[in-house]
Amino acid sequence: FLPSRHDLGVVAVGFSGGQPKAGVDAAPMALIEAGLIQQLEQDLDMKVTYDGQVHNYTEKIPSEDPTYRNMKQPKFVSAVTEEVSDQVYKHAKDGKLVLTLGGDHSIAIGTISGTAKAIRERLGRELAVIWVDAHADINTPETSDSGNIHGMPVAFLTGLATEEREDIFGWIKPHHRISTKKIVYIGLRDIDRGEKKILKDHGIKAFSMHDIDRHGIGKVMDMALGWIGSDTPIHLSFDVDALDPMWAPSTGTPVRGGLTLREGDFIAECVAETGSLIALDLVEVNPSLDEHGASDTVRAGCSIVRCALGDTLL
Ligand code: 4U7
Ligand code: MN
Ligand code: MN
Ligand code: MN
Repeated sequence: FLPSRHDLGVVAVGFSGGQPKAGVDAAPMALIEAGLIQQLEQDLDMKVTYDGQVHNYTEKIPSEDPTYRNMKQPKFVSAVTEEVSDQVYKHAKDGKLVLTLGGDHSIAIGTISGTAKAIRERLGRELAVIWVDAHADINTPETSDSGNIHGMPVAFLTGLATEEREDIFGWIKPHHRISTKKIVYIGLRDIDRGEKKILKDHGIKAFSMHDIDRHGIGKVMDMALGWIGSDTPIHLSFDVDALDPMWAPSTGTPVRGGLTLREGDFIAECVAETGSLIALDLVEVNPSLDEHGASDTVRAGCSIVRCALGDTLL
């Protein structure tokens, strides 16, 4: 079922509408200017398909977009993620591995729905998701305090949140969704009350920073991959705020006490070793926050991508 190892589709999503801070839309350009695509072509011998543009989806800006069910900018985020879903789907359907550069984490509504649909059609298989993040991003519109949709993607992708209105995520159909049993979290340390209840009620597998402290990242990765099972297609959604702000300060919602640079790369290396990776998101890099730390944050992001796509130390 695997995409041919060296055939990569890249989607650059310069989108910040899932949260209030400007600048996260500039991340794809910063990552590309740091040489990411060249590194993938030259060092990892990949054949990269990239349309050469950072999409900003300004054509999708609705004339009015009032808060709906507590969601901020619901129509804009819905329209952009629907388009991203299609872009990712097309690469995945062609048998390419898909790299999406965000953008805030709301874009995962698009990326994961796109791969879930492609994998069902191509292989009749369900997708597993590894969500590396300080946050669980599983608020429903009703449990969210902030109303920011980048804190809700997992709820929409699992069907814990649904909406009839076609222009507000009603386009998400069963074939776009993933099972709550097929998602594994790594790096959690800032979970809202309502989210804790959701994780518990649905028996969702999660490895917090506490688990990493107790067992070490090696054992945690064995357990995480064991839960998914071998031979299951994996979508890795990596929020750079999973890393400690010491390594990745330029991000919208930093939380202290996170992963080291090596732990982040190690997670990506372990996923690469499975040979089952079909898509990767790198999100929430915001070069305009903590500007002195921006180059470190971008470098950390590039390193995670290279590791997930098969770069090895030896
Ligand atoms: B990110 C938060 F309240 N849970 O819902 C929320 F703490 O994609 C944060 O992981 C969400 O960066 C963080 O707004 C979203 C908050
Ligand atoms: Mn986060
Ligand atoms: Mn996130
Ligand atoms: Mn964040």
